[in-house]
Amino acid sequence: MTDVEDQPWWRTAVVYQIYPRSFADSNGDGIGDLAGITSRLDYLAALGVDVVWLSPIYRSPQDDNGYDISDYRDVDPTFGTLADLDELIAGLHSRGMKLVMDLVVNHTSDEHPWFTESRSATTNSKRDWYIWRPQGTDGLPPNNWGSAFSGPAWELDETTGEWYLHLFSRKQPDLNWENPAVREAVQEMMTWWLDRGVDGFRMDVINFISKADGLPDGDVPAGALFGDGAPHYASGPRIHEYLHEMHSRVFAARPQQVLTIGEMPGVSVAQARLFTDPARAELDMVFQFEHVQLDRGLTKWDTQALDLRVLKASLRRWQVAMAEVGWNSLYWNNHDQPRAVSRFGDDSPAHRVRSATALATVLHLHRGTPFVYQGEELGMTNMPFASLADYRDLESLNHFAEIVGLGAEPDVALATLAPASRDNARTPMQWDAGEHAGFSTATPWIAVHPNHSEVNVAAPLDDPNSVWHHYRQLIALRHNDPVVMHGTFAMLAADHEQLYAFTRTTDDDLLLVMVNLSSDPLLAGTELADRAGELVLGNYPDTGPTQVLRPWEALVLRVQGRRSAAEAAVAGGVVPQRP
Ligand code: TEU
Ligand code: CA
Repeated sequence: MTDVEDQPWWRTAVVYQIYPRSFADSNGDGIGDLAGITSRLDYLAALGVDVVWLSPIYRSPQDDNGYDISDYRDVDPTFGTLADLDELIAGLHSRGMKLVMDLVVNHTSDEHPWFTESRSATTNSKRDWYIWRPQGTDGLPPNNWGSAFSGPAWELDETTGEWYLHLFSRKQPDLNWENPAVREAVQEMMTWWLDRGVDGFRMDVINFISKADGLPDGDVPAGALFGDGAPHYASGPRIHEYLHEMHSRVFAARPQQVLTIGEMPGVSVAQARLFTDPARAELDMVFQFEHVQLDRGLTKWDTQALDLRVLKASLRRWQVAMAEVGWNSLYWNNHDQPRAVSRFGDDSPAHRVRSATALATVLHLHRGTPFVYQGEELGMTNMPFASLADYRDLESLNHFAEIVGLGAEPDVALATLAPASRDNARTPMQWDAGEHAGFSTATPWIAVHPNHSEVNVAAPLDDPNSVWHHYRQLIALRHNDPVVMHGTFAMLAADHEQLYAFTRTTDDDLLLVMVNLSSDPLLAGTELADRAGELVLGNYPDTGPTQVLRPWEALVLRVQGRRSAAEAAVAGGVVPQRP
C-alpha cells in the first residue's frame, strides 16, 4: 500500500484559485488587489485550503487581464507592490498555506522590453527571442493559423515589415523557446520568485512553447476561417526537453517543495502520463481540457447539452490512466470557464445549492488534487449578461465583432456569448448582500451578480447545509482520510444517465460515492449501499443510506470490511431502476 507519509505534500492538498482583479478591493478603485486578498486570508484558512494560486499580478497593460506580462519581476500597480506581495506570502505561510504564481511564458506582452527591443530591428540582439517571418510575395501571413482571440495568429509589424506569431492577442507575441537565451531568462526569473518565497507555478499554456518545425499550415475545419494550428504547436517536438531542462535547473534543487502545474489545452491522457511521471522530472500535474470540451462543438461558442455518460467516461479514462503513474488535477471551474453550477448543475433557486454540492462531491472524491475557483464554494452562478456593454473579456468582445462582421444578428451573437463567456467567472466575489457585494466601496470594473443578495459568504458561514460548509467538509476529508487521497478509483453504473457512482478502495477501506446529477429523483438500488455502514457525507440535512436519491442528492458511505476494487465494482454494481 502506498503510505500517506511518503507521498508528495500536494497529494493531500486542495488549491484555491484567486482571480485578483475580482476577489477583494482594498483601496476603493473598483479593482481587486493584493492587500484585499491579504485581508481575507482567515476566510481561506477557515475553508481549509492549502494553496492559493494567483492569476497573474505582474506588471501588464492588462490587455488580457494580466496574461500579457511586461515585467515578470514587478507587481502591476493595479494590484499593489512587491511589498504587498511579500506581505501576502508571509500571511499565507504564517497560516500554513502556500502560494503558487501563474507563470505566462509562452508569450509576453508586446510592451515587454524584450519585445520592444526585438521588434526595433531585424538585426536586434533580441530579434530571435520571438517568432518572426518575412513577408511572402502573396502578402498573406506565413501560415493559416488562427488566434484564440479571433483573427489570424500573425501580425504584420510595420517597423521591420515582418510578421510575428501570436497564438493569443496581437499584444501577446509568442516567445521563441528554441532560443536558449529565452529559456535561461525564464529559468532565472522562476528561481528569483522561488527565492522570494513563492511555492510553485501554474504554467499558462505551457504545452504550446514547442512549435513544429516549419510552422506548417493546419487543416481548416468545415466552417472555420483559419487552419487549426494546435497539432503543430500543442505538445510539440521539444516540449519534454524544455520541461525537463526547466525541472533540472529550477526545481531539482528544491525537492518536494515546489508545486508545478502545467496548463495544457488539448493534452492527451498518454501525453499527460509522460508530463507527470515523477521519474521523468518534468511537472507534478497538468490541467487537461477533455471534460470541459464535451459540451462544445467546433468552437467553445457552440454550446450543447452534455450526456453524463460521456462525462463519466472521460473522467474515468483520466482516473484509470493516472492510477499508477502521474497525478490528476481536478477542476470544474477557473477564470476561463463558465460557472459549473450553471453549466453542469441547475442554478435555479430550487436546485442551486444541492447541485453545487453534488458536483463538488463528485469532483473532490476523485483521485487527484482538487482546485476550487473563487466563488465556487458559494455556488456562484453565471451572470445574466444583457448587453455587449456588460462584457469585458477581449476573447468575448473579439468573438462578437468577428461573427457580427460575418453577418450574425447582434442579438444572436449576444446569445452565443452568454453561456460560454469567460466573464461569467470574472464577476466580483460575493462577500455579502451589501452594495457591490462587499467586494469594493466603488463601482467594480465589471458588474456584480444581482444574486449576491442571497449568494454570498456572510450567509452560509453559519449554515451547516451551505455550499461553503460542504466544501469545507470535502477538504477536511481529503486531509484526513487516506482512502480519499490514494484509494483506487472504480466507476459504477457507467451507462446510467443521471447517476454518478464510484468507489475508492484501499486495503482497509471502501468509500461508495453515489450522486444523482439530475433534477429528478432516482431509484439507485445497490447492494453496497444496503450493506454500507457509516454515512461519511451527504448534502441533504436528513441524508442517510437509502435506495432513493433525491434531486442532486449526494451520498458518501463507508462500506464495512475489506473490499477489493474489482469486488466492489462487481458486487456493488449499482442496479438503478427508473422510478
Ligand atoms: O488559457 C489558455 C487557453 O487555452 C484559452 O484559450 C482557454 O482555453 C480559453 O480562453 C477558454 O475560453 C490561458 C489562460 O488561462 C487564459 O486566461 C489566457 O487568456 C490565455 O492562456 C492566454 O494567456
Ligand atoms: Ca483596488
